[in-house]
Amino acid sequence: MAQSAKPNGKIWNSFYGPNMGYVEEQYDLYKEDPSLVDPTLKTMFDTHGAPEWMGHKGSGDVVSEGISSADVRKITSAMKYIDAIRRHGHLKADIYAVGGWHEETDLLNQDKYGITDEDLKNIPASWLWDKAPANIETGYDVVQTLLKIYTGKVSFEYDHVNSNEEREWLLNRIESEEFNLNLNAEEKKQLLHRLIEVEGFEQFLQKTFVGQKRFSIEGLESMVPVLDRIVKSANDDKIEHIMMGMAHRGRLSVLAYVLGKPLDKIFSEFHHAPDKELMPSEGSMGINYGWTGDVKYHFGATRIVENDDASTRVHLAHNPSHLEFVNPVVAGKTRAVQDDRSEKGYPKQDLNKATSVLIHGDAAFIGEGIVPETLNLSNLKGYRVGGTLHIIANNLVGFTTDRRDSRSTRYTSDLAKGYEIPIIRVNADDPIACMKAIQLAYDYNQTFKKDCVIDLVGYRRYGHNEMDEPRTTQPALYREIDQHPTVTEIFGSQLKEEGLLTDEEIQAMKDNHQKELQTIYDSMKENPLTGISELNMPEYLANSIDDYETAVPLEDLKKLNADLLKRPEDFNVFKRLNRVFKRRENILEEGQKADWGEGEALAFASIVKDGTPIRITGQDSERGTFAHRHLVLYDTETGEKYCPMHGLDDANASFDIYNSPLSETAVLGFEYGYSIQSPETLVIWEAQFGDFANVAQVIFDQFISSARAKWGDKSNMVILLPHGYEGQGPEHSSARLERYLQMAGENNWIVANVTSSAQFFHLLRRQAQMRGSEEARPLVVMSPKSLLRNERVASPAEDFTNGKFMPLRNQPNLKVSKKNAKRLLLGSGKIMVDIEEAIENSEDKFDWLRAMRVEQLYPFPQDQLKKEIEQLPNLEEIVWVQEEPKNMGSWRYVLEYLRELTKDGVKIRYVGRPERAATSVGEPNVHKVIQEKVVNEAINPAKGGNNSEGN
Ligand SMILES: Cc1ncc(C[n+]2csc(CCOP(=O)(O)OP(=O)(O)O)c2C)c(N)n1
Repeated sequence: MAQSAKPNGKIWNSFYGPNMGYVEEQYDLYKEDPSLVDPTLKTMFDTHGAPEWMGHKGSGDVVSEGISSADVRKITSAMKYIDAIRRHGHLKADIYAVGGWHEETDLLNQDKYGITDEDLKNIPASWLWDKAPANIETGYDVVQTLLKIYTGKVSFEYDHVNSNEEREWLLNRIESEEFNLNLNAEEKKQLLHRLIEVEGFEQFLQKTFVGQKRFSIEGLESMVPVLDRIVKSANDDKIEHIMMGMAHRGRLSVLAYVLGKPLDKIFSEFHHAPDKELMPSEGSMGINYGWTGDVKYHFGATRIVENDDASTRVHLAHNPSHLEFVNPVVAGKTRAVQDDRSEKGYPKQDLNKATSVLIHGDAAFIGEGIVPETLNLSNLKGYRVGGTLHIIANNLVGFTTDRRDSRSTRYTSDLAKGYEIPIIRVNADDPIACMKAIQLAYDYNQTFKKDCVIDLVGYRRYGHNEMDEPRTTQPALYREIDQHPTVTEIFGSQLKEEGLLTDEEIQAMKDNHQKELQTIYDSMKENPLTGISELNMPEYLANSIDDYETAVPLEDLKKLNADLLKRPEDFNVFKRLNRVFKRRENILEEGQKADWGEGEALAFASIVKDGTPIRITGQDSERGTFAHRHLVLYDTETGEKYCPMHGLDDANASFDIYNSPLSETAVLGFEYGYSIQSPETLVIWEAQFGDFANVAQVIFDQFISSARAKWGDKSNMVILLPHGYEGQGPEHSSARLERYLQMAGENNWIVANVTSSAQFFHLLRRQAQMRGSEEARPLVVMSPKSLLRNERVASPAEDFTNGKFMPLRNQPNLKVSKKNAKRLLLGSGKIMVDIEEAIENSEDKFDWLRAMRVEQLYPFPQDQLKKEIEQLPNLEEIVWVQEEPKNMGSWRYVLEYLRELTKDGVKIRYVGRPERAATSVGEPNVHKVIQEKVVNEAINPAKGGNNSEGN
């Protein structure tokens, strides 16, 4: 066949039997879209056109001149083999620096395809590889070249990417010369220099701060030049922000060499370290950013990188020990800098403004559920950030746990396949391969604005930390690591062989760097940094937050309300909704009231008018889980969407609203990140029912409640948690109010449980006004369900146009006789509305009863309550009533305040459900009976009983 192996017009005649069917099928696909067929077949179709028999079936066993059917079988086999190399090359790739492990497979065994080297040599290269470089002549050369590409130090998995365009782009790029980068001598020397710096820095820490943990990067040093390359490329591309997140591994080297954190600062953090035995598991106390601070492995940093044309802000987010939970926070921060919120409508997102980079541990990436939860955000319109570059810092071990015990999948990166993310795996011992890998990933990310994973496979030179002995659990692996040269030794030898550097020059680079480090360290010792800051909350957080003026003039409200009811021309509103909106026309008139949803809409509209952008997300937040919001409408004919908030003539900022995916942790983390990055925005996250917020406990514990004290990150985000005992069972009653009160301290957030639409209006407006101020802090609201439509929580216009948020509020419709009052009944939320109704339905005049609602539980309105109590001369008891069981809700939290406030002889009593394991009973009728009992006992003049707490 060799001499006749030239394009032949009759080539199709040599196909017969099943092969004909295959080729026919492929031709049909080719006609549909040429990129759908194997590149080799595409070339054949391009060159020879349609198989001749497709017009006249039955003549298929004709063999064309000079080509036998056996030859054609060989071509088909060669094509299959080449396809296998492209798809499965990763199975044999040289990606393990140590601990090499390849599963048995015959997928890349040439014999399996029934083809010999000789056969391959007889096939012209262009038949098998349409873009074969000019120097590649035969099928044999094709196979050898592709084996080199696909089983070398970089391997690829992208078969799972659904887009043909993307797959083709990847294939062409991987197989083109462009992929090779061809670094020049200077670039190679710089690369070695960077690796020497990183290795030298870690070794310097090791010998200078003996026994201190640093979570060394050694074994994955190439991660630093990989990040350098991202920074350089992004800066060249005029990307304004690089948002990064990473865990402990290698963080100090990244801080020092990528973020440019001053080395004396880092040394100082080691220097100030207290007794190492007492240190937390991830290191010593760092220099504080908040007032209580954190260990040094958790702090982030920011650096500005500039070239002649552009400036790029490189930012590493602070993060807690909880691995991977920073991922959605970084995504939220990235989105925040991409969104322009200055005009009405949805914000205008510019994907080119920022890119994000997440560095993962190999055990954490596959193990922690927050990883897929965050990946799922990547292509949703409310959350996309134009793709994230994921780098798995793969050191083969998770603490002491072997990779085979860490995952059920072949690779740690396999998870990414479900999200159609291309995976590039690279041997960390080959820095040039790492550069090629990251450039490909970066270019893919920028071209398609999608995620890409780099699985950077190296090892861990020491134990999990430097004091941990890895040889007890991974003896074989560490026998190998102990003998393994460092990356600078490997790469240094390579550059020596290439004649670029001598041994002496490499040694001089190392010595000079050590000298630099020593000089910085010595000067740091002489001038110790006075970085350890105060341990108390700053004064401004103790300032009152009660002074914000939040009322809105009636005329303004009326105009906003009218605008909210405008619709685009020809917009077809769902009929039943039209009735709801009709009602809204009059809510601000004399004698009318605005219910919860209407109050909320007025709050949002007035906030946007004031120039504060709003972003609200949550499961079903557009309509509202309980159908009270309707801030996104659907045209009944076209399905087109319209947000009434975008029709406000006077809006001075954007209003962003999305239904979130079914996630709490990733979505809340995202919104939190958004809020700290854009303090001028009112960011609101709404749980479907408050119970579900406990899925996101880590975000509450590690970020929202404590990040300011630890790291100085400020958020004024709002968290709406539907709460209230309404007979819906244990999972739809309680938002676990007690948890937020237990975590309350140092004015870290506001916890409220309000009972009127005007109160909610003022609360939201106050929160918006705090934006960007030092007093800013998150707000957690126990929001209503059935109360949404309860007339008793609706408010008249004057409550919106006057006054402000009241942390402590009189029970409505109860005539107060301060002199006669024997009982002060206190409670919060829906139970007080139930009591209001019971009082109205009772014959009793209740002149012995003073009742008040604590609408802001934290900070507790202690001074106001004190004044109230002082005005009740004949008070005998204070009764706290709640709907939650005694071991939940606010009872144990308020008891301490009440004890401080109570005068001698006045008793404190609890009325409510007893201690319970489950939040509520399941049977609605039982609930009703219990609820009535609690309400009746609260307003029953008789005292004592089982619920008496005493003082
Ligand atoms: C959510 C969470 N669970 C457990 C830990 C404790 N922990 C700290 S590091 C570590 C091992 C992580 O392994 P890997 O992801 O491979 O990263 P490496 O330390 O090897 O770089 C564990 C289990 C943690 N920090 N966070």
